[in-house]
This record gives sequence, structure tokens and C-alpha cells, in this order.
Amino acid sequence: MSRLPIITAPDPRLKVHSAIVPVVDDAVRRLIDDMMETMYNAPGIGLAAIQVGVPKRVIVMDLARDGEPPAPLHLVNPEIVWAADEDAVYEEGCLSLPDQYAEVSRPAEIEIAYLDYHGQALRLKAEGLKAVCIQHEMDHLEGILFVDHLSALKRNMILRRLLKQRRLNVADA
Ligand code: GNR
Ligand code: NI
Repeated sequence: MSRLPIITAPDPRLKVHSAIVPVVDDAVRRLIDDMMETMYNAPGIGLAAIQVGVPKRVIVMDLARDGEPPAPLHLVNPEIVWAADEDAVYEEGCLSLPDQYAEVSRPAEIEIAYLDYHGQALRLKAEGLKAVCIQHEMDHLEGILFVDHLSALKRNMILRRLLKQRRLNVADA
């Protein structure tokens, strides 16, 4: 397994639409393994393939807290088959927008269909942080970042803050 570099905004690659995976083969499993290592190292609770520059519909997640046993989740070609009418607000962050956080509103509960690590077709119902994270990752597959759910004012504030912080980091190094 190897760690892959994570792409950060405003890299145009984060805006591309990711392609369906025709078959979950060993190459896809290797991508999943590398993404898991990259996500755990970051650390993050989810990662979409496009964040490491691969425009395929592959997502990895693990919502286990410190001290809990790992709970890896691998989603290939996920589709939302049902969403609750009620929305829930959660403060989101993104490895591609380091140190930036904002409240985003999304359906509180969803059901998805997807393929797992072995190419098996499964369904999963999720609420709370799990529903938030799945929807955040599925947005990445469409080239959408959490800031795209905010007003232009808030979005530009976050993007400017990100660029300023990066300038400071460069000056520091
Ligand atoms: O690590 C992550 N934490 C997080 C917190 C709240 C809502 C969504 C997320 S996903 C993020 C990792 C990431 O950027 N995935 O694309
Ligand atoms: Ni993200």
C-alpha cells in the first residue's frame, strides 16, 4: 500500500465528473487500499478517488473514533436510492480545503446502492455523520465541494482564507 498526495482547492481536477467503474478488479482494490492508507494518514473520515487525482467512482470511509476498532467502508459506483424529506445541518470539513469548516444542510437520512471491495452489490441506510459523509464523498464524484452548497459570499471567504493560509505556510517554510 502507498500514500497518495491529496489535491487541494482550487485545483481544477476537483471539479471533474468521475467515471463509473466497469468492474471491481485487482487494480480497483489496489486503488482502494492506497486510498485507505492515505485517508488514515491524513487523518480523515472519508476520501474520494478524485482527491488523489483518479476520476473514478470510488470512495473510502471509516467513522470509527479513536480507540474504537477500525470500521472501513468501501463504496464503488454509489447511488442514492432514497433520501429523507428532512434535512440536517452539520459542520463539514474537507481534506481538499484544509482547516476550513462550514455548516452544510443535506437530507438527514439516505439509502444507497453500491458495490463493495469484492464487487458485490449492496444497500446501506445511513443517518447522522455517516449520511453526511456519504453525501459529501458522493458530491466529490460530481466535482462538487462542500463550499458549493454555501452562498457565494461564504464560499469566496473560505477560498480566500485558504489561499492566504497557503501563502503564510509557504513564507514559513
Ligand atoms: O475528514 C473529513 N471529515 C469530515 C467532517 C465533516 C463532514 C465531512 C467530512 S469528510 C472529510 C474528508 C474529506 O474531505 N472527504 O472528501
Ligand atoms: Ni472532501
